Amino acid sequence: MSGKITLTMLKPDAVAAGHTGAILNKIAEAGFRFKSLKMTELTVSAAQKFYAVHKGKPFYDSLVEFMTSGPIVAAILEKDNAVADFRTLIGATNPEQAAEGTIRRLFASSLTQNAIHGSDSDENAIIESAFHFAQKETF
Ligand code: 3AN
Repeated sequence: MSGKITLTMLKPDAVAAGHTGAILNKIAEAGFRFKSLKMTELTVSAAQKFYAVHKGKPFYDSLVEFMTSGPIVAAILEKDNAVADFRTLIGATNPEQAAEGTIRRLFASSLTQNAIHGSDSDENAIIESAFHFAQKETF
């Protein structure tokens, strides 16, 4: 059974470029409800923990460096089939392979600076939501 929530982060490149409003609008227009929303920043240890699954990969250090380079926007999103539908909305990890009209096609500039994160499973959506938000910040 598909879950109803996913966790997104608007990455430092998208926030610095002033795309926050446009991206949040696309998310809302696609039928996602904001359960939680905040602008924040990741410490190095938080980014290392969030991306622990990639530890040891060649891009891990640059990913952590990039994700700690400026403010991000984190949100818990609610919709039926949230994880899969959101990954369709954001497009492929590599923006050159992302479909027309997807958020990464519109706003991402490279494989690392790819504008936005979306959870890859229902299980990780729950773990990542708890990583960013307390119960009292979730509605
Ligand atoms: P996605 O964000 O599409 O779920 P993941 O979880 O495989 O992709 O990777 C997490 C992040 O790591 C990506 N958003 C991207 O910024 C970075 N990344 C993934 N694969 C590569 C790669 N081969 N080279 C550089 N950065 C990568």
